Amino acid sequence: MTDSWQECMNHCVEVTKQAGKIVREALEKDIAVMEKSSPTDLVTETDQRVEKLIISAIREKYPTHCFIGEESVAAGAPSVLSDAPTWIIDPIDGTTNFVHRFPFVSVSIGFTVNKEVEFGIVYSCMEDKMYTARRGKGAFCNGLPIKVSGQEDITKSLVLTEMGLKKDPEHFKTVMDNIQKILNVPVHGVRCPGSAAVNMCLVACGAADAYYHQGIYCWDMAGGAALVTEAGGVIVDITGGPFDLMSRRLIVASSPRVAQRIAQELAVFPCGRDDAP
Ligand code: LIP
Repeated sequence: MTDSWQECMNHCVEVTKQAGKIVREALEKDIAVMEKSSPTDLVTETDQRVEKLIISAIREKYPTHCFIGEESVAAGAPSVLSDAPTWIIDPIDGTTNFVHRFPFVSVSIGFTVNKEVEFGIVYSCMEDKMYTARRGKGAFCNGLPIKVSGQEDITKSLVLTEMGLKKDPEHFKTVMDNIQKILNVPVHGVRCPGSAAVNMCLVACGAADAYYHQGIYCWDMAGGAALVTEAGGVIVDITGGPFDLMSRRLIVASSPRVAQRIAQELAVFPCGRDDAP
């Protein structure tokens, strides 16, 4: 039987390569930066151009499929996940890194059917690493299999998160307190690389043991989610319960034990849902 989602994945890899080439070329030129919701929420002409290219190249081949894209949502498109085949796109994950040429900048695409992630592609543009994962078929970086560290001991773990600049001082304090709590466990260290999708790939290939975040979006998580689970890791809600792609929060880890130990430390704050009306 032909695996029609595998055909979609093959097409996605080709489209991601084209998108990545545009991002890499843009890094060589002047970058005009615009602000979205706040002075720290940045967008560039490249984010918008790359998202348009990805959507048109996919829509041409799969006209009935649905899309959720970061820049389309910013322009007013709905962000609702249905059972239909859906492409969830972040044209540049790590826009602030892109603006500063800090080397973790990715194109991230996740594909869902019946709200389950069927495959994820993350291309780390400056590192030239193409991460791919198909449900049930493993995770790869540039064609070579990758797996999580398997670390079970939080005190031997390297943990990733992001700080962001929260407008609400209460949220900001909680983010900072959470980092302090994790450092005090203790862990080997905490890092903030600046691209959620790359963070998940770093856990997937064993370079870090966990990543947690509250306040990101489904397009930051969808591609990387497939990578982590197919590499043998776990993905759970920030409370330690089941992961929900539209919940804007997650913990990914090398083992259930590390994920649950992190959940035990973290204070939760309301960050809304992607599909909130
Ligand atoms: C960004 C993430 C980053 C996070 C930001 C933002 P963008 O995505 O990948 O890790 O800290 O809040 O969501 O906006 O560059 O696609």
